Amino acid sequence: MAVIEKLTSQEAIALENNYGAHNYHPLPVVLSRGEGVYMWDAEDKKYYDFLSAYSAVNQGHCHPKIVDAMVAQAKTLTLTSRAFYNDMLGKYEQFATSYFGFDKLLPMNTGAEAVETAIKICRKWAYEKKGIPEEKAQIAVCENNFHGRTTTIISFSNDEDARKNFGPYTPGFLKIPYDDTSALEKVLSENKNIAGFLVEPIQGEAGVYVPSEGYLTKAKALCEEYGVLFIADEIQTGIARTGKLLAVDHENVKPDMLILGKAISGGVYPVSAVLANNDIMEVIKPGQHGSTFGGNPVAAAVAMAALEVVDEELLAENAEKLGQLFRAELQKYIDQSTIVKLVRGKGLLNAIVINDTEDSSTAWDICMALKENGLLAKPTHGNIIRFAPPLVMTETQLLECVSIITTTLKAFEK
Ligand code: IF1
Repeated sequence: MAVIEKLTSQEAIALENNYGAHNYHPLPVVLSRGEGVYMWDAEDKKYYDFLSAYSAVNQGHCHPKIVDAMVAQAKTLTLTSRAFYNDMLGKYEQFATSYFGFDKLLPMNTGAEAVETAIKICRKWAYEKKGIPEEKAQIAVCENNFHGRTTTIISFSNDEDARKNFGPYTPGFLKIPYDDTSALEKVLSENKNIAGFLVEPIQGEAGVYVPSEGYLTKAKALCEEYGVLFIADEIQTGIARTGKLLAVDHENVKPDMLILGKAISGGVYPVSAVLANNDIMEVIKPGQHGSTFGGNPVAAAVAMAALEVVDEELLAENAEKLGQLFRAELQKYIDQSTIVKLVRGKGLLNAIVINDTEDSSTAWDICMALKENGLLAKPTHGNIIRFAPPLVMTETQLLECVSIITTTLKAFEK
């Protein structure tokens, strides 16, 4: 079979089943095209995308400005390695540091790599600046975190699927409850070797768990008090998703280290980054960290275009406005629903909690029905469904989606 032959959905699924590792359980839909808020399957059925590739496609599918930037750069120069300079990286670093308000940027490719990078910088900073004895640095992390899939990162996960049988695990992490500043204060006051606090401003995978107002402000203040780096993983919550450029902007909190990924590229290319000021970033010297692809010219061109789109199309403002409308409209439905317990979220990162046991298939069944009705969403943690459309959605489109969702849910009411 020629690789260019157009496959039916069934054929495409069979190929993945036969030749791919079974590390995912996808919804049975095979996508072959995307544009803005829409995707089409192999049989040309059209769907609203309500996942946005886990918030990587905030700017919408195949955004012409971002794709054009990628194609133009791909035809000019794709990869040099960092053994040499390239004429795009510096421009991008200047652009992005000014965009996010930090002195320096360290470019990587995937989210997990950027988290690893932040962990390494934090530990090195602890030994060289804070004076923690070698090998003793600890990083405080939250229960039910999701920061990626590397061996070190899964070492401090408490999701059994992500963690079990991948040990031995990397030591040096102290787990505390999320949204609990007393727990943070306790761990900081009882352990003098804490170097950093790594936190998601909203826990995505845990089920779009929005912390209480003031949590990030208080946590940042505690970190300052104890001389500990406040490290924000905004890989999922950043780039306008929650109605501000960054989720920490809702509380005007400035992290010591900012981790970005996913939508910094508009989802067209793997781009991630760690941002920090000089006093922190300067602990990394030549030869101490890097990546073959990190900071390549295509990534630089793509990321600049993707960030420009966020401003030009007022995506943060749109996410804020449509998010409020979405939750208000769904709340009206929930008020007279027995199948949905609640809706929560910020901007266009939202979730509904299904009124059923955590191990029930109801959320999955609802997502299957939503798919039939032309809207793609995925359950997270059993009975929670995440709703995160591209931020380029219009109000009319959003209301049509609310109608698809509520009509679908009605069929599940007892
Ligand atoms: C998968 C979840 C979302 C992230 C945060 C780092 C990373 C992620 C806050 C790592 C990645 C992705 C990975 C994806 C599923 C998805 C996810 F459900 F697993 F938790 F978005 F909610 N920090 N999250 O959310 O970034 O290395 O993947 O580029 O299939 O594992 P990555």
